[in-house]
Amino acid sequence: MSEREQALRAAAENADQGHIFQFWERLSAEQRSGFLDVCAGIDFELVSQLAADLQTKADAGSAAGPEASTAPEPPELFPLERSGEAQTSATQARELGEQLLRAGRLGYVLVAGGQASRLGYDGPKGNFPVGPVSARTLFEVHARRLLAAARKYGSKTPWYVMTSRANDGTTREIFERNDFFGMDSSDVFFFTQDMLPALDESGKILMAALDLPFMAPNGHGGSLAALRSSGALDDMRERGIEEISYFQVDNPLVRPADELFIGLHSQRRAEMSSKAVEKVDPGEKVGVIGRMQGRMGIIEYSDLAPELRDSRDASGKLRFRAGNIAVHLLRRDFVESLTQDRLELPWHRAAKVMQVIDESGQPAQRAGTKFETFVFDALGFCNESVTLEVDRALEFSPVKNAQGSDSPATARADLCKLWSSWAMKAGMELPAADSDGVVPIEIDPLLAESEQEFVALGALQPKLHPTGHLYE
Ligand code: UD2
Repeated sequence: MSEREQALRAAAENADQGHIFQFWERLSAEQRSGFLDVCAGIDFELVSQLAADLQTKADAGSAAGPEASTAPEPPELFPLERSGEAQTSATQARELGEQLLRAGRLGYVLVAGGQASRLGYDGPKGNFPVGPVSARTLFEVHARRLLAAARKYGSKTPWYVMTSRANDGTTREIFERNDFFGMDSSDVFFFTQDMLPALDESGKILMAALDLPFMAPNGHGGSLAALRSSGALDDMRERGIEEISYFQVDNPLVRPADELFIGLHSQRRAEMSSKAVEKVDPGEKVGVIGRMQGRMGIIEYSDLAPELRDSRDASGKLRFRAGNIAVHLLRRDFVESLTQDRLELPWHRAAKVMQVIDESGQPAQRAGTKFETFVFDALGFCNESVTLEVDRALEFSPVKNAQGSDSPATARADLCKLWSSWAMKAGMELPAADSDGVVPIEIDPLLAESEQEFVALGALQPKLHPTGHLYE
């Protein structure tokens, strides 16, 4: 037995997970070596702790979980509708944001390690064609927004793309095949989040194959530790980056280089800030931003007591209306200090039926649990945080499900509605609406990122595609 095998067997047995070696005798030399590589990446101490928790404790849940002792409070919002003082500070903040962008102080982190299982799309979700006329992919749309910021401010927009082991190779190939979507390849940095084994009901690691434990990505909270371990934080420091703009792959309307948001966050010296959209329907299933015992956090809709969920303020708006759109700014030194030692974010569980192999090595379906950390739980470590309310129509229309809400169809309708309103304002001729009532217009973010910018361009000729009008 090699020393490596011996050490890994001992680590697994100490964690009461020795069964993962049960098929060893049936493996080829090559399979054995691959299996040991996977085992070497497992934190058995953590697995042991998670297995014990599975037997005893409820899910870590959110900041306002059922066992929380005091009622949560809504956060202070920097409002969307502004007058007087708020308007003045917005103007100042925007100027500060512009200065920071011009000075190249921003790094951009995209989390794209998810498995796109709800969308039912084969491959990295970033490769999903989302442009209603151009069929540009999510990756390309994000890249064009970064290129727009680089051009506008004459600075670099280094892009740190988080993948998982399952989609890292394909993601890199897609970027290479597309010439990094016009970005300089030296400004694109891929990094990979860790994986964690899934456990069965008795806390034992499930097996996906004879030579493979069932591994799942450790959640977008894994981005923080992976930024450090990959060297991305060092790269940021060397480039003089002070603030990290964090966004998800699924939202084609996300504005990673938002002057106002950057300025507000920086003015306040906030460690981590968030954008929110107004939740208008108390029943809408989104997490809301709130404070628990003074600490910021996200309260899952299922954890918000009905009387709080439905309660309204003097203006008649929901008190807990700051719907989380997963757009954050984090100070680089905050992420550095959080990840200096082991980062203790709470573990959330997802119970799933999984396709595995049973004790005899035959395919089987088993109830199991995957474990994830969430990046927004880092809000709980902040002393200062800004919550900026933004307009849903302008900034949020994610592609998550194959059908129904947050689907390709709703994103297409939202994007076309927004861009046709800009085109109308600019006096452009609109194409006819299609059978779904959607007016097929697309405006490239590299051309204009707001109605104001678009109107200022004056008369333009769109490119006429069979799919609609494209302004680029
Ligand atoms: C997330 C938020 C929800 C709301 C919504 C806005 C959670 C738990 N909930 O819901 O509160 O803000 O987004 O759109 O996050 N990802 C990884 N690695 C992982 C898991 C996810 O990179 O291990 C990425 C994934 O590629 C995607 C993003 O994180 O870009 C969100 O993941 P999700 O689709 O699981 O989150 P969702 O839609 O349930």
